Order: sequence, then structure tokens, then C-alpha cells
Amino acid sequence: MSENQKKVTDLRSAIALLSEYEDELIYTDEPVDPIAELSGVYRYVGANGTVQRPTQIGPAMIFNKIKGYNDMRVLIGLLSSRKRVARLFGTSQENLAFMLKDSVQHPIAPIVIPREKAVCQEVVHLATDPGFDILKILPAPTNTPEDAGPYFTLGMCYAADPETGEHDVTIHRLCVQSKDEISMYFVPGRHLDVFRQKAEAQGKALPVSISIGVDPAIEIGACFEPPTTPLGFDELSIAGSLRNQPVELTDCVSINARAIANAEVVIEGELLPNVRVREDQNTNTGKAMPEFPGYTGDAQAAVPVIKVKAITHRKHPILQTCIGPSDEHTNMAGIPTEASILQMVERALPGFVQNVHCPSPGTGKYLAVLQVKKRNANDEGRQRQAALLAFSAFSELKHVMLVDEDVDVFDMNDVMWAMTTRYQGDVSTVFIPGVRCHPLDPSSDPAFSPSIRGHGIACKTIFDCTVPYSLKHNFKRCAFMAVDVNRFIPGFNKK
Ligand SMILES: [Mn+2]
Repeated sequence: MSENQKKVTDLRSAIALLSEYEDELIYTDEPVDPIAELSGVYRYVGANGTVQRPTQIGPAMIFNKIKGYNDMRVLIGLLSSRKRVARLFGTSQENLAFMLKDSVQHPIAPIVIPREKAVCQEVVHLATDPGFDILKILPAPTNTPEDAGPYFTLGMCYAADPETGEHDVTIHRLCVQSKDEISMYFVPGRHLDVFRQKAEAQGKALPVSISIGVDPAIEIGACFEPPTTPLGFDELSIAGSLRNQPVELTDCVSINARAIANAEVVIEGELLPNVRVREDQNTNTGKAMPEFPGYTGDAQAAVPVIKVKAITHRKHPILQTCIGPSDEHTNMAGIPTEASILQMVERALPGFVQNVHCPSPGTGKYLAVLQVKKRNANDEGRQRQAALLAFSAFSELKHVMLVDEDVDVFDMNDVMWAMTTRYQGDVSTVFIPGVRCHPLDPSSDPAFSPSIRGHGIACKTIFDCTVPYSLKHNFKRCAFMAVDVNRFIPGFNKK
């Protein structure tokens, strides 16, 4: 284990680690309005991703003063740079997916600690307290002026299967609907929704804890999806493996559920059976919030509701949030996607795929670039087999780009060079039409293409930008002399 890997156990230790670098974290004391302004600022500072330009890769940012709130800070963009994520995990950007893959294969289950030791319960607000109001306690941001309402964007939603008792953690968009109600949007098939439906079939509520402001290993681990983490796989055990120490849970104060013991904030509640609300019932904007493909999602007509029973938090809490289309999402969704692909291709084609990158313009979920090494004539064609495996490893993947071992998958300029000089559209493109992908891609719609029979179905496509094995001799990159630049510019290789 590297030093950095051991140093982080919660959000505060992650912040302390980033403070050791000069370019990873900035603070402001200028009072900010959580309604649209906070996200508006960070769009310029460090969102990047699929956000409309101007934006950039930049530091994480802490707003020390939130208008209308005392003693409440907001952190945004913690994971919105791959370099920063690598530092928080004590590894290199190129090795992140391999590290995640190993963690999934060697999970360490969470443990439960006594409530008196759980810092997330230093301050307790019960919904039965006079004047209880979610938005009086927590400055949930509204990300754009047309959002359906204020959203919690980085809540680790944790619940148990009512039949088996197995747990699942996932991040969902959570819109504050009233003083003690939050709506929860599920993309079809999500594991917490399976639990919710099982409870609903029995006419019961499903207790759920929402932990906000935790070790980033939990945030990234929570983004794994099946088949890598099938129903019943507690994704908290991935974070346990990443830190080589179990995630600590504690019993909630108001419901029969567990929360992450060192979270900054925990919202405790119950998903109510047979209750639905219109997501934008308070604003009628027709919109939900900015989603990772770079478009503001439509407000859903009927989403499940969490009745909040309590909010607990640490003293001087830090509410963590993200911009949906930022690189923060790319990293949280993309690195687990890379790890899932690596796991599957390594089982089927050992040693063939060298690395995988799910880059920012591909949202982390829709595009994967696979770097392969054709070792002999028999490897010709295996690159397309690797692409098919990638589609199986992650069902929401839409495009796979294949490049050779001399192309840097972490440099999209180099990938586009490969597409320019090692790709001919008519023979290098493989279409797999009519496959279900993801509903938030607006082009995956029958109005866009006659091959699409329903919203969320897409034409998966392989862009094979590898050189045919028999032609490799025609595709050698210019061979510059390997030299030690440090002789000319001392310290050059340390940058
Ligand atoms: Mn799951």
C-alpha cells in the first residue's frame, strides 16, 4: 500500500491530503448562493467533462460561506480531475482501473461500530423536532436556474434487500420536494430499486440512509454496476479493499438501517410504498438537473419518495456536491467501467488488452478506448472480440474505439490521430444496431433513427483504429532517439 492510499479514511483526510499539493484545492470566503450560483462558479473553475465551454480541468473548491446558512460549507469537484483521483488513491492515472479491478476481486466487507463512536451523529435533527426542514439544515444546490429543485448529487444511498438482507450502495439524483420529502430517480434495473420494489410488493417502506461527504474510495466503488457487481454485492466492500480496511458503518438514529459512520452528513428516511410525485411539482420547469451526457434531464412524471426521518451530521459539516456533466462524473462512472472491461477481457483474452480508458467526452459510460497488442497473425481479429467483450462488461457502453499499443489511450489527440491514419470508415466500422444502452443519451430515440424501436436503444459501434497485423511494417511511428532530458533541463522528468 502506498502512503496516500492509507492516509485517506474520510472526506476530511482526503481534503488534508489534497492540501499537500499546490494545485488541487482552493477555498473562497465570498458568500455564495446555493441556488444556481455555486455550480455556475465551478463550471468555470474545474467542471470540464461534457459541460459547455468555457470550462476546464481545475482544482476542487470549498465555499466557506453559504448564503442563508451558518456553519455549513460546500465542497464541489473533489474527483473532477483524473490526476487528483490518482493522488487520492496513491497510484498513477494509468493504473487506476487495474487497482479498482483488483479491489473488486478481493472485497473487504464493511463493519458496524457503536453509535457513540460515529462522528456522523455528532449533531442530530429529528423530523419530529419543531420546525424541521431539510433545506433549513442543508444547502442542497440547485445546479441551473431551470432545475426541478435543489438536489443532493453525491448521496451514498444504502439499503438492504428486504428478502435476503444483502446490502447495496448507489448514487441517485435526489430532489428536495418538501420539508421532509425527497424524490429519488432510478434508471430501470438499479439494485436499490429492486429492493424498493420487493418492499413495495409487501406493502412496506424501505429504510434507506443517504451518506454525504465520505472517503472518495466509497464514491467510486459505489459506481460499479452488474455484471461486475451483481445483485447482492455490497459495493462498500470495494472501498474496504482499496484502503485495506473495512468501511465503518453505524446504526441510524431513526430507522432500521446503517449509515457510513464518518460521513459529513447522513439523511435517514424511508422509501414509501405506492407513493409517487412529479419531480418538478414545485417548479413546473419540465427539467430535472444537468445529467452526465451534458443535457438537463427531463423531470420524471412519477418518481418514488423518501420520507425523511432524521438528518445527522458532523460538527462544522461539509456538504459535498458535484456537477452532473463534469469530469467528476466521468471519473466516478468511467474508472469502474474501465475496471469492469479489464476484468472481462483479461479472463477471455489474457495479455491482449494493454489498457482501457473511458474518456471525458464519452461521459465515462458511453465510450471506451481499448489499447490492444497484436502479438502475431493469430491476434488479428481478436481486437473486435475484445470490443464485444467490453460491451458485455458494461451494458451502457455505446462506442468502442480500438487502438494499437503505440497509441496513448489517455491522450485523445493521439487516439484521434489513430482514427485518422489507421481507420477507413467502410471497413473499420462495425455496427450492432438495436441494442439497449442508456436512456439519458438523447440520440438513442426512435425520432433519431429508424433502427431504434424504443427510447434508450442505440446502435453500438466499434471503431477499429488498429493496423491490420500483416501491414504493421507500413505504420511505424517516427523513431526519435531516446535521450535523458534531465541532462539538459534538470528535474524535467519529475513534472
Ligand atoms: Mn449494486
